[in-house]
Amino acid sequence: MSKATDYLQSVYAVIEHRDPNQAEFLEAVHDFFQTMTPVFEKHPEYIEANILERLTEPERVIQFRVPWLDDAGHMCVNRGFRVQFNSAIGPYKGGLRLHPSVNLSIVKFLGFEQIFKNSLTGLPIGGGKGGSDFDPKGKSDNEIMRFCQSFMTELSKYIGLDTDVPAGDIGVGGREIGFLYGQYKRLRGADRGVLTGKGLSYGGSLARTEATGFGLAYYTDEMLKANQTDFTGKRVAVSGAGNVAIYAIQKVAELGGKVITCSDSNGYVIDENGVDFEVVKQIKEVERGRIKDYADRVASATYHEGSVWDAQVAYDIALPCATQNEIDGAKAATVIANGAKAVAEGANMPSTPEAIAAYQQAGVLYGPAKAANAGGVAVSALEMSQNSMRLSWTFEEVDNRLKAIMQNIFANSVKAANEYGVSGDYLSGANIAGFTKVADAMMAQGLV
Ligand code: NDP
Ligand code: 2IT
Repeated sequence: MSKATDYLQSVYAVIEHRDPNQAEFLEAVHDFFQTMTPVFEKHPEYIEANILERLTEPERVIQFRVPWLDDAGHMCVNRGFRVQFNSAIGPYKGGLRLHPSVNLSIVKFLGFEQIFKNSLTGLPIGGGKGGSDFDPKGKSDNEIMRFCQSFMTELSKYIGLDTDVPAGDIGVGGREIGFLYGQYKRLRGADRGVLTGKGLSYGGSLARTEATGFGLAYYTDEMLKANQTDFTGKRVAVSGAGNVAIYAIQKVAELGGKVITCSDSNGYVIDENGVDFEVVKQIKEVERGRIKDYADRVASATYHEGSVWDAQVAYDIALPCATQNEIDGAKAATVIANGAKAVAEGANMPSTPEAIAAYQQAGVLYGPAKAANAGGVAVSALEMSQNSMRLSWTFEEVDNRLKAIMQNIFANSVKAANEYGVSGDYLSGANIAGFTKVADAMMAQGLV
């Protein structure tokens, strides 16, 4: 065993020993370590500096009680989190997730991945993530507001436009960011740059809503073109029907592809005519309904219970845009049998290690989340820039910058993979390119 693999294994053992029950965090770290051998073989100084043990321990973890009143007057309690993972290259930056599954393991896995994603954008942002096990489904607007106000009452003590800048994630969109910002302003004053994903009338950036989905399509387009193909005439399977999925569907269609599926946690639709993103948008963003409603409205669509990744339907490209571990080994086998030649991740960690191994074995092009879904946080950083300058760029200006950032991320991943002897491996390339920048910043700053 080389010194590098020895080091990787020994640090992983420490992490596993510290947090044996944090399955998602361990999975994210394990996946990452698997791509790091060439880096530590080339840079023994990172081993000397014990960079990985430092990098895998969050700088700070904040956990707090979120008491709130429901419409019936019941006193409810949820658990709030903010993990401030790494600030080597800039203020902590990352979304807030509201979903009943949220726990420390999930927030840590998301915060860990965010470090490298944010580094890849080329913008000066560190990594963080937060959220709560609050379930927004079925709640009234007033309940959402009271929850967000209570959540921010505590969170406001720990964030700031130069220290930690949260944004949206699952269950947190424009409505929630508005309530969170309103409460922050009452408590601490009008620092617009303290949250991103804001409404356009109070400091939001054009194209932030679209950014993750559009960015995913731009990244995938780059990956396809580097392999002598593109979206033209391709059948595309998308999962999810939320913020990332909706705008991925729109942009894929604009780039010449045909999206034939989308889904939510109950089931999925197949629309052979191509999913109409305006209908999904109306159902999900305006009515807050279920994807089943799509099939009631669109004659060419059929609705099915269960996971879209179990469906046997032909497609060329898969874009998982729902949640972590949505594609396991068995589902990956179905995706490959359905004809997928490329998978690019809109969601964070949607593929299990078994799924990733299956793509690699089958020669499926694989665009990992950290790279492929970095468009959202990239435009968040552009929102911070616009807030600081007290300027608003046009949609076209932001979209052009987003596209250039996604092209750079792909190019830098390819370059890093070539440099470290793993050409064509976009996962290793993204991890290495994201990591080396953060590691060098940490080394330069001494023992941090
Ligand atoms: P939304 O809340 O807007 O939408 C989430 C979608 O995924 C919904 O259709 C939801 O269905 C589905 N989903 C969520 N959890 C599950 C589950 N456990 N099983 C099946 N389906 C599920 O979230 P986003 O679109 O913002 O986020 C989707 C993914 O993209 C997440 O992994 C997020 O971390 C990632 N991401 C988001 C970014 C952003 O800017 N928003 C940026 C980068 C990554 P249902 O309504 O039934 O729950
Ligand atoms: O996972 C992610 O990158 C996000 N949820 C977006 C974070 C952000 O700060 O815009």
